[in-house]
Amino acid sequence: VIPGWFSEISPMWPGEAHSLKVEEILFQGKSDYQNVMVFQSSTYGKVLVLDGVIQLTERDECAYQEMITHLPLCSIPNPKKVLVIGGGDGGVLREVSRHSSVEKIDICEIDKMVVDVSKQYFPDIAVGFEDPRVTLNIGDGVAFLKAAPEGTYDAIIVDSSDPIGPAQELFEKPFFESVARALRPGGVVCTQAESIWLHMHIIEDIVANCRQVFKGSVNYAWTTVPTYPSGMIGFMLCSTEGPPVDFKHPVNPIDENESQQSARPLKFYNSEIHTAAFCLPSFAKRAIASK
Ligand code: AAT
Repeated sequence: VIPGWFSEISPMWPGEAHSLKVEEILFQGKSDYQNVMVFQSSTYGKVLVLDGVIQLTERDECAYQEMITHLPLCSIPNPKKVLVIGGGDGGVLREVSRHSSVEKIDICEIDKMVVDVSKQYFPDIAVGFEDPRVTLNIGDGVAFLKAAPEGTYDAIIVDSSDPIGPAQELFEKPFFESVARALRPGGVVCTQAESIWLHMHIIEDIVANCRQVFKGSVNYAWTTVPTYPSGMIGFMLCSTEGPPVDFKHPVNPIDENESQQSARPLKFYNSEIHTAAFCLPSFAKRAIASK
């Protein structure tokens, strides 16, 4: 450990740890679920850390939040009802808000401290909570989905932390089954699905489970996020049985003018990067195809 630096050390990426220089620690607290920390870094703006793991930085959050949101929402026509699991910082809500077809946005975040801390330290991200279409539920996403009425949502976005800690069940088959139940026919899910450099075994398990549960299509996409372990992160994109969804060719592109007019133009996502996100290195392509 280097004095004055934050190093992201975890058994999920043994033998390596990305480090950021700390200017000032702004918040440190312990919720019922996890340790919560915010610090000012010297090169990535403010950083939100849960149990020692970076959740977002001001500089590169756009890559993650825009991709996890627009990959599913631009793949179906006229999304109306959207559910976000996790995502207590509000960044995914901010991105869902760009879609004018959306009428209702439910969010279920387990940890109220994440929401409060984000509103205080990350106003440009927590701005997502100000959309009147948003209903915030504080609770476990697993229980929320079990209780959700059948066939309700056009899209479900699972913006969850890593599978060590409160998010563990969000990577398991029973959870995917309740996701499929809560989606309408031809509805879509996008879940945080880790790194092909570090977690190919986890990804293979997720793919195997999703192929059993989601009778539409099952795909893996990825994006670069410099402050996530190995500098990238992936997403599982699946659809339920019903009107077919071709994730690789967005049918609902975000209108350039619409997004330029909003207070904060898109920084990362566009239709070309959407299609490119599904191209995989050969080793990952092989491992996923074998499942
Ligand atoms: N958008 C920032 C990125 C995140 S946030 C993940 C959120 O999921 C956290 O706020 C956490 O409190 C919440 N969460 C964890 N478990 C549950 C659960 N069971 N139900 C509801 N919400 C939950 C993801 C960062 C990825 C990091 C990659 N290394």
